[in-house]
Amino acid sequence: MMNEELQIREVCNRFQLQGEYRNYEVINSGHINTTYKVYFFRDGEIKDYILQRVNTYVFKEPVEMMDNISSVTEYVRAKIKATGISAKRYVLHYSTTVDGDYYTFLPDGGFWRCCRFIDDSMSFLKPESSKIVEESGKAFGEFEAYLADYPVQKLNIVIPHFHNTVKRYETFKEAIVNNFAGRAKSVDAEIREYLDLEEMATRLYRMQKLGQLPLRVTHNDTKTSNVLFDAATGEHLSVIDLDTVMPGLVAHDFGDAIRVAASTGEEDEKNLEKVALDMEKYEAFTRGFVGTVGSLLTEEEKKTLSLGAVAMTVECGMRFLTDYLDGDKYFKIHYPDQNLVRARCHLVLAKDMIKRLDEMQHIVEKYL
Ligand code: ADP
Ligand code: GN1
Ligand code: MG
Repeated sequence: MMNEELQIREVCNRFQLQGEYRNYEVINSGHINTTYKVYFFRDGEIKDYILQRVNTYVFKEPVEMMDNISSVTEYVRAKIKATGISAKRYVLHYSTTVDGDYYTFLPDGGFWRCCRFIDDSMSFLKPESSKIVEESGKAFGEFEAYLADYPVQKLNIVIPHFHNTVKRYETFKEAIVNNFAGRAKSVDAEIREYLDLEEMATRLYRMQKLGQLPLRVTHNDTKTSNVLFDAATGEHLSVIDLDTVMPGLVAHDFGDAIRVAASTGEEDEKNLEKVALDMEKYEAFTRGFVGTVGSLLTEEEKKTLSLGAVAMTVECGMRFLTDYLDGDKYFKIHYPDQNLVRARCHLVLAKDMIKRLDEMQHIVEKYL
């Protein structure tokens, strides 16, 4: 197996990149792919790229995934350009190989892709300021608004049943029975609490199945670290991490963002007393999101946005607990019980949201 730097150089050689390779660094924020910032030198200036080795345990059809990403980014780019502004910092630009593909395979099976690094940008794992939270709401709202007339049935289903909470519950129950890591007994209390939330967490998915909510082009992984902001002004630039762009529910995009941006704690906060819904940040995100996409939504979608936060917090927490039961195979962990810590934290957050659901929906309506 090639060492890491040789792999990176080899991948860079295969893409049509401008300039000369200098060096690279690893970016460790995501839970799934392996991300590198690669420094290139061109015309006396540093021009960087983002190189990613896609996790093919999670993304089993990476070529179809890149098809979605390339067509969606082209679509958004055309919309932005049509307003007369340069799209350079507002939508990802993937590079092609000499063969014209948006990806390359290395002999060891690794699947790689490359996009331009957006200059003078920054991202936040957990935003401290409400201004950044509001900007992230605008970024995801605009993304959905740009794609509102994209033919949703043309998208490939990259991960089947991704936000199918009914199916997620089935998988959770199987993991409890299989008990691969022998941990089920020790987390009996957490298991029962997640099972008690099933009716509420699955309600939106069941409504969609009954035709009460439409499927739209959604991002499906709307955490704050998946938005870039202008380093000088804090204004939103591009939405990134487009791997899971698929047909989905607006309430799930809204809710998954709230799960991260409007929690008072970290995603894996150990001190559960620190975990609650931060209403000021909730309102900030809602202002940004509903202010940009709200007018496109149906009445049922508007009424169910706040419930999306409960659904996504429960679903994500339950996925962490499922992975803990399976022996930590899906999400990257940085210490042994991290998935359990994440699952506990999400339970506390979901319960706080449920208590305050009326207030949350009231805030949505304020910005409609
Ligand atoms: P992961 O799947 O690991 O979450 P992301 O695509 O979200 O990978 O990228 C991880 C981090 O790398 C982002 O949070 C951001 O800080 C940085 N990043 C990714 N793409 C770009 C880009 N095109 N320009 C600038 N920074 C980027
Ligand atoms: C994963 O790749 P990343 O870190 O942005 C996961 C999301 C979860 C998130 C939890 C493909 O996202 O669904 O909500 O972790 N992505 C995939 O932080 O499963
Ligand atoms: Mg990410």
